[in-house]
Amino acid sequence: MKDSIPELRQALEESVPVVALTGAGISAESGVPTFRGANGLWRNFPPEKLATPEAFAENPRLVWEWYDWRRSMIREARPNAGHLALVELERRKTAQGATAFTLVTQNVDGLHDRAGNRNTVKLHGDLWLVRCTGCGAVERNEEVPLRRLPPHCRCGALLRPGVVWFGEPLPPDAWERAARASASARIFLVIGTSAVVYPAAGLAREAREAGARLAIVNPEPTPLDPMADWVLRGPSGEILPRLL
Ligand code: BV8
Ligand code: ZN
Repeated sequence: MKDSIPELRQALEESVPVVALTGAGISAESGVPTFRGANGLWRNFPPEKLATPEAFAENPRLVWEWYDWRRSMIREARPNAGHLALVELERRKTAQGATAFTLVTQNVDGLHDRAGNRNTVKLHGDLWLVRCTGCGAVERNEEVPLRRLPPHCRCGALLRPGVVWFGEPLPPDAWERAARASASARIFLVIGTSAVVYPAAGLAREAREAGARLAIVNPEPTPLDPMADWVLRGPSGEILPRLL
């Protein structure tokens, strides 16, 4: 049965390795707006306008004001029951083997780190990292609000958010780890993502073609639903704890 939580719970207990791919939806119950939802972030700022190198080159202050606002919101957010359920899932699976669980996230909010997941692959970077457009230095920056907009490096050049923008390649090491984990997954969970952004969304199909069973957790339908073995229709903060 595609909507059977007991069936998926049983399969999760028996199968290794397990991979979980998460998107903005898992942070929605922490009060962090999603990108494409009703009160989505992109409503005022369409992605092609702001989350791109061109937008940053043209107007670094506007792009940084948007990230400064997101960072101040995320700073107030706390991991929710969905994040914590994935920490417990990692703990249980890792008891069955060091590589038995991999968390692959598209999120840049750092809430999986704060919840306590360890084996985490960040496909789209991290909002709390900044990178110098001049000397390339990367450092953590948790200033909220930013003292100076846009922020500059000690070398004098402009700093950029440590995230992957549209049209930019994913960090090769992160992509490599995510693709390898997906190719050997027995169960691939897709949680809180509209599955429209590539190449991240393609990992689900790759896992399926390599023999994984696919489970979707989302209150709304997604393009991956037809190829899924389980489709659990609801918020991850409610569904994930019931899977443990
Ligand atoms: C690349 C970081 C190549 C920055 C982000 C045309 C067709 C196909 C592809 C393309 C195309 N044109 C361009 C492309 C490629 C493009 C792409 O996929 N575009 C899409 C939009 C069509 N991809 C890229 O550009 C990628 N790079 O391809 O490079 C390349 C290769 C070599 C050399 C040079 C270039 C880079 C993509 C990364 C972009 N960066 N973010 C930032 O955050 O500011 S993407 C952004 O979208 C976020 O990272 C986010 O994670 C990601 C996906 O969104 P979701 O996480 O799914 O969030 P969304 O709001 O969409 O959905 C929320 C879901 O949660 C919903 O389903 C909702 O129902 C659900 N939900 C709500 N509440 C809950 C819930 N679920 C559970 N519980 C709840 N309570
Ligand atoms: Zn520098």
